Amino acid sequence: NVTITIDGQKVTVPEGTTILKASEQVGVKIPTLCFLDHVGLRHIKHDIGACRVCVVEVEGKGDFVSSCNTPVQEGMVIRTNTPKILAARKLNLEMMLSEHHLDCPTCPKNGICELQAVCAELNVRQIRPQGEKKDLPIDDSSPSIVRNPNKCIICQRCITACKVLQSVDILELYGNGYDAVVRPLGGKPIIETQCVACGQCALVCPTAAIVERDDTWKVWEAIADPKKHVVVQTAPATHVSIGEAFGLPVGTDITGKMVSALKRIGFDAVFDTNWSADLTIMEEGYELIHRIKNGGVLPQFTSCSPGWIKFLEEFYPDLIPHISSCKSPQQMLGPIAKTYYAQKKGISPEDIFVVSIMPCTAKKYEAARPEMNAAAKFWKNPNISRDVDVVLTSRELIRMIREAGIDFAKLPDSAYDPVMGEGTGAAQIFGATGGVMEAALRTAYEVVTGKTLQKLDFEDVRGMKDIKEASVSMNGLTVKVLVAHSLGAARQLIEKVRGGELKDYHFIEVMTCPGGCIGGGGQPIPTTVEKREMRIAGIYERDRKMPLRKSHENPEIQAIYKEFLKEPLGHLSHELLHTHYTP
Ligand code: HC1
Repeated sequence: NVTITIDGQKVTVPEGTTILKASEQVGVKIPTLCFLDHVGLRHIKHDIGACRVCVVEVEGKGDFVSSCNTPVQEGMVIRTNTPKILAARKLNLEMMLSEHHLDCPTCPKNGICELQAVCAELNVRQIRPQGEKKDLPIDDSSPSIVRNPNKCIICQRCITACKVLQSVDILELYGNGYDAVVRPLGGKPIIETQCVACGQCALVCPTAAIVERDDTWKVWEAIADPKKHVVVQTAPATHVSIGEAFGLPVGTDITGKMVSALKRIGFDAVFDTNWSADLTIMEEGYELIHRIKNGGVLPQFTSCSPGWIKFLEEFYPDLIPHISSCKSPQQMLGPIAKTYYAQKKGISPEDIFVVSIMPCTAKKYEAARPEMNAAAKFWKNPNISRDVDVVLTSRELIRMIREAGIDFAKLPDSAYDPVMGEGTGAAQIFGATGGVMEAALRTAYEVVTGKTLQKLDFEDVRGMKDIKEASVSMNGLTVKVLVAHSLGAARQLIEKVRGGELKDYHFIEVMTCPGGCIGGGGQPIPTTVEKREMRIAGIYERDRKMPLRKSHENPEIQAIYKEFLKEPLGHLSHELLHTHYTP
């Protein structure tokens, strides 16, 4: 241990503790703009000391030091709030502001911008340095995220998220001083890089240098069109995350309130992606059984996380045959809305407009993939729009709710609409890492053995450990499964698949984002590791309370097989619910 003095107070902390962390122990909050304790996972830190907002004075050291990456030493005497220090912090902020486009009222991060918050905390009231405003082009080439380099403060958090957390590594620091900029490799537009659209960069960006693309206006337009029948689906992870933006405890189950809000906004029908997650389990579970019985390519990889699919296409195209042919739940609900639901309700599929509320920026990219156009093909009618017309992230829905003047926390609960409104606990846990696997095992076990599963909770695949493993015995076969979340962890696993080390495994779940979809790139900001854990707890609590917890028991799933699809992996399923990826 090391004993030091901070602002006149003695404190003893473990060796290696930084000044920033030690200060917290004596009730001193040092502001930071670039530092992040955890980038998605506990073992990934970002402490490059670039912003110089966390500077402090250490007796005997001439210069100010950045507190986020300076470890304490025995006997150190530290001052954190002398007028000189406060003036230095302010000046550093003013330098940033002198180059910054100060268009806060119309900025997408207005209200959740860390630069704005730190300026308020430090009582910045003037900008003395006369910097030149940058005028770099905005990159809106991606369907998922928009990059505005004029708002970049070179904190480089996005580089850590992209390179260390996701191992995608398409961002670089380029140039020096005033000209320094973080940009996609070689200065290319994002769309021309290997970006997988996960949005983890947007989640950690302190300003609006990288944000989700805003598609809310398209939804307002559709709702205003009296000819359109506008339906909406809500992803599993949104059920426990929207509430925190409206002051409810993190992880609160706000399902009923979210449905009420969507009805008040004006959607004609509100459906649940949990319904199509149950449908996915039927198709993907039967696919796994089919592969095992018929010597298909194993291990099978889950296919619901679009960043993961893009990652494989970009970096491991040779492993594409391992990916399940199932579309994601989002992309299953879309074509079913424009076929089965349209028929049942007697609505022309041309008039149906499908909106998704997703925790994910990559879902925007997924919906825009050329092959996600099954309904138009089914009806042989090019006037039918894409299977999913617009994807909104959780943050965009939050903005729409605010825009509509809805007092979310006071809303009563409402129920989803029939046909595609019923979801089980198995579907709910899709939103957390390990959930798709657990849901699949609940169904596969009962289908294969014909017996009732006694213990539904597969604890081994739950939690924030980045790679998890379980095995289940089914009729004498030990089914071995693996789960990874974050693409950095996924890369470790699939290197082993490529090397032939995981031949005796049957099924691998990969979720692009740390914690699974609850930690998606479109989720409320900030999304910390602690918040990811609280949202996960909310997901499993909701599962525990559900009357039905296995996908094959969902009565609306049983109904669609009886009335329309006939059987899992059948002809119609192939036409509407499955796809293939070309290396
Ligand atoms: Fe997900 Fe999925 S769980 S991918 O994380 O399979 O986004 O929530 O909607 O499609 O169901 C996201 C969440 C989501 C799909 C489902």
